[in-house]
Amino acid sequence: MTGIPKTHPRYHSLIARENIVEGVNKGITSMQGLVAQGRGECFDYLLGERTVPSALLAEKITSALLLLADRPVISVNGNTSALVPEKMVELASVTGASLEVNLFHRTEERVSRIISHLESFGATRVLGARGDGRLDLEHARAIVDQEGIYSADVVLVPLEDGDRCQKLVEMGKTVIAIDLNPFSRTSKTATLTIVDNVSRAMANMISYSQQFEKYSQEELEEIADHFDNSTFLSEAVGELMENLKNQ
Ligand code: PTJ
Repeated sequence: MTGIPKTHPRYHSLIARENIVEGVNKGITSMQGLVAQGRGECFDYLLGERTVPSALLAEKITSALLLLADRPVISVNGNTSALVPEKMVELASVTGASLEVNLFHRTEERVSRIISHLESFGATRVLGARGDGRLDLEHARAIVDQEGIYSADVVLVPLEDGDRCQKLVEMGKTVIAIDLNPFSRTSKTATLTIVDNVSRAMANMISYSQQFEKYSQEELEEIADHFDNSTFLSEAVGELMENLKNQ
């Protein structure tokens, strides 16, 4: 790992790069994941590397949705397992969600490495190795666990690649995407999209979920009531344009 001083103005971004590279070296992140991270960094830069107000609201709503769900699942891929392993384990524990490994560039070896990696951060049970359920897709993201994503009512999909998101929505699930690109197919097809860096989004959702743990069902429903994904996307685009104008 390159020594990055904490005083560096882009410390968090550089550490994320180091973590992704380490993920590739450990065999948990795909090489393609490096490219995806670069695209994310670019959008993050344009957004000012901060959580914009609409994203914070989406994170608040998501926390309520996860707590209200009967069978919530957090989908894990090679990028998120390198970037935010401990945060995913913590969010799952606070909200009662299951963690399930679901990969686009799937190999059974990578699935089991990611499971062990999450276990090293305290996860007790990670789904995804069984792969006994199928979504109607022609690539490996179709392989899911019956007791996990297949039967989930709410699925959190950080850094997704489009058509699985659509398929899950068609199956009647509430699908929440985390994607720094407000123009992506995933962002447009999810029930709700958090346009934020997965690292900041996870941290905010952990604190909201801790705060909401004692809330009644009615209070949570009030938070999660009536949202329109297109408003969140246009507000993110508005923030991006404003940021560009002010350069
Ligand atoms: O581990 P696998 O095999 O499942 O593959 C994972 C990747 C991410 C490689 C795969 O899902 C993929 O190719 O995704 P895409 O199509 O590149 O989409 C990823 C989206 O996430 C893009 O819109 C990026 O802008 C966005 N993104 C990248 N890094 C971050 C991010 N969003 C939030 N936080 C990030 N750190």
